Amino acid sequence: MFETIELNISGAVATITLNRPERLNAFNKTMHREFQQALETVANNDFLRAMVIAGAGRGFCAGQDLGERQPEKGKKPDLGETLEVGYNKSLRLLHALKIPVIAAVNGVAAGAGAGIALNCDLVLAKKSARFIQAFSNIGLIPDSGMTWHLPRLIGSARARAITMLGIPVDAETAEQWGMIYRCVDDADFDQALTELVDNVANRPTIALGLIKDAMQKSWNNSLDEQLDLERDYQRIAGLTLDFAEGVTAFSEKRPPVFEGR
Ligand code: LHQ
Repeated sequence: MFETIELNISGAVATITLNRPERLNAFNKTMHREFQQALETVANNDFLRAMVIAGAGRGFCAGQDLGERQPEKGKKPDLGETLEVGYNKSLRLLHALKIPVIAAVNGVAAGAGAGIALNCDLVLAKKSARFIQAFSNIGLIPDSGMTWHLPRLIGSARARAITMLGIPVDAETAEQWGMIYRCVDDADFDQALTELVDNVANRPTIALGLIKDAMQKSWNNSLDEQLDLERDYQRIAGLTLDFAEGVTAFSEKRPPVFEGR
């Protein structure tokens, strides 16, 4: 069905695999379109409880396909348009998903490829992976939300340094800096990913979606506004079957069986 990505749905988990390994899964026009189609499919499936974004081959994603970006003689490029119809649209779709999204960073994540990963809710990376804010290496500014996320994740000093200097950040450092959730030895990556996905997909999905949304909104809200939001979201969580199950399981001294409802 797709040329540049794979969408696999297994039980309650959707996996989008970026699949142009010979280009380190760099995004071309087709991939932008197919990635968005896949995100829309996931958004419209009420049975899903988690999504994974992975990369085929040795890399996660090398950002924009620079082969498509050779400046044409006498023609001015409009990179703003590429962002508007490509990454910006995709990232808005990604953030609007009501299920948690895991980035499985199996190898290098560069430019907007690092951006895709760092826009996910949980980032698990192989120890050998690197995150490269490659933009300034080719005369561009960080996009895909990186000027927004990076200072919030790792502080302004480090964000400025790695974006202005294009310094690669290895996965271990990324974990220490709080840029990603977790870095694991390459040999343990598949097992760690399976465990993380199973765990997330069996937790109370509606609450997780509300947590995701509340965390995103917290960056722009005052404490007062956020207290109001917590009141409203807790009200919603309190009406779920998973809350009833959580409390019942606690009183019966057994593990809860959440259904995501
Ligand atoms: C690639 C790419 C690539 C094509 C590796 N494209 N082929 C937004 C809006 C509009 C326009 C512009 O951009 C943006 C946002 C962005 O994403 S800007 C940043 C774009 N990305 C980059 O600048 C990263 C470019 N790639 C690299 O610096 C290196 O390839 C990294 C550090 C990612 C990996 O290095 P290596 O592990 O040494 O691999 P390699 O360089 O040998 O790459 C393997 C192949 O993949 C190679 O092809 P070849 O035919 O020689 O085997 C590369 O040409 C190809 N490739 N990235 N972005």
